[in-house]
Amino acid sequence: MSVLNYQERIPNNVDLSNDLSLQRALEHWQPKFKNWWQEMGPEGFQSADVYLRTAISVDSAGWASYGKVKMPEYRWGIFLNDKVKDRKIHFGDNIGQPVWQQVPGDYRSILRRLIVTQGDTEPASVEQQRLLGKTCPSLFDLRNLFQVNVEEGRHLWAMVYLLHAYFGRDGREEAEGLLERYSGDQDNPRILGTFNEPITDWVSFFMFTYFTDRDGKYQLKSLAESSFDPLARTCQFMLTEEAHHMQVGETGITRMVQKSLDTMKKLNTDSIEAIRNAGAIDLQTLQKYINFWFSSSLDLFGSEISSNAATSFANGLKGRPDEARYDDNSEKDSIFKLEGIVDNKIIDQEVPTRNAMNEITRQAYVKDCEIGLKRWNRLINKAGYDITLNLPSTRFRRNIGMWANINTDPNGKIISKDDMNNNINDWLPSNGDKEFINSLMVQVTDPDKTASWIASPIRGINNLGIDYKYVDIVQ
Ligand code: BYC
Ligand code: FE
Ligand code: FE
Repeated sequence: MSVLNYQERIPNNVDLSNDLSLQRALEHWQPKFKNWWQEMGPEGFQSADVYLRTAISVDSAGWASYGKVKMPEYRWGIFLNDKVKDRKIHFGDNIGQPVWQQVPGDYRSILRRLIVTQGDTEPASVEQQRLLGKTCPSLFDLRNLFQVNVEEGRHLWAMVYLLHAYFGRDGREEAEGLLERYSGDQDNPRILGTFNEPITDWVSFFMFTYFTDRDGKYQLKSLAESSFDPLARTCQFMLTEEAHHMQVGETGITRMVQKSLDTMKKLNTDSIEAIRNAGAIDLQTLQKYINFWFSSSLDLFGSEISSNAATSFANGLKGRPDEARYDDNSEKDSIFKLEGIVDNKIIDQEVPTRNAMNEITRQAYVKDCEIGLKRWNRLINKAGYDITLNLPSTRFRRNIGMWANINTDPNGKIISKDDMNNNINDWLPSNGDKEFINSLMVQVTDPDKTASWIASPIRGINNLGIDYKYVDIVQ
């Protein structure tokens, strides 16, 4: 087990003190990160004590230590999973050769692009969520938001380490760029679409951590297979942090559904107006938020048919999630069947499997998303209501890939532009829905209380009560 070194200015388990030029380069970047955190991180809580977990070992079992920390003093560091002895390349064209400890010259720019794209999402999400503290539904939720935020900050460190350690001057420039783009900025936005969408309410936050952090899980799983060993080991450790982010999303949505059901039961009605008047969120509105964030997150997998994806796979840079599950890890001459669309007609297509890697990963992701839906529908069913929440079709509201800009209803049926426009407010949050949701967003900081629109959590953090004071707010 490798114990993490917190004695140095930059905590790490990569023996940073034995590489002085790298250490210096990272120490040069560190104050820029801290400035970014002050300016773009959670607004209004920089001097609050927050009950946070910090990694103390990279073992997945028991790696966390808990305690009150002011966020700017969080010990962001560089932690990689331990090396596996004699690890071999296990997919693509070079199966059986030793994994690389340095970047092969031929793959430099494509690898850098993958790392920069991954790195860009991490600070983006912190920027998107920076105002949410002002409307937290409880101190428990406020603490979870901040835990997610500091860990996304650490994920940025993870990618910046790789850029600095393995990509020379280009890498250092890219690392600066990661602090210069800004979510939603007109001139210098974040790279991927979803990371420029505003997250100004907690319904969106829970949807984002359920659906978008789950894209993170699948992308990290793909990169954790990489033949570039430092990238694989970095992503393996990031995945242990990711699990909590998705859990925040899943339990958050569960609690909103629960509150909706409790309210329906109490008032003995399923009238949307009555539910809303009681300060809860109707299931129909939650469905619209699911439609929005699921469809946006599907775009993050890239085009169904992608030569970029084929190249990354062939070269052994990016595999499929859980590559070991597949019998054929080369997929050199195999084909993959998928539905395509040509001249507005749906056809069965066959493409080289390597070109379909984005779609294969997306399909695994969709399956994983369905688990939550099943759970929420069981809750609804048990409460005796005949309503189901659904994932919309993967064709619905897409902006990337073959379904981009094709009008379909949430079931995937192709419809006219007029039909789309006429129904869009039933399928996605309307201005009225957003106004209603915003009206519910009122800060609750009494440790005994939870906002009207969400059920109290079932259990606290690290065996503490749900009414523990997870954040000491300084007035
Ligand atoms: N928005 O062949 P294509 C996370 C671009 S989330 C805008 O279709 P490719 C996290 C694409 O970049 C995980 N542009 O796709 C979650 C390319 O542009 P260039 C993030 C998009 O390259 C929550 C062009 O379209 N990690 O960690 O096979 C909180 C054609 O590309 C989008 C990664 O994404 C889009 N949605 O795959 C915090 C892993 N989609 O290069 C964190 C690294 C595609 O021609 N990234 N484009 O200018 C990748 O593996 C790939 O870049 C992608 C795209 C899977 C994203
Ligand atoms: Fe992350
Ligand atoms: Fe995350």
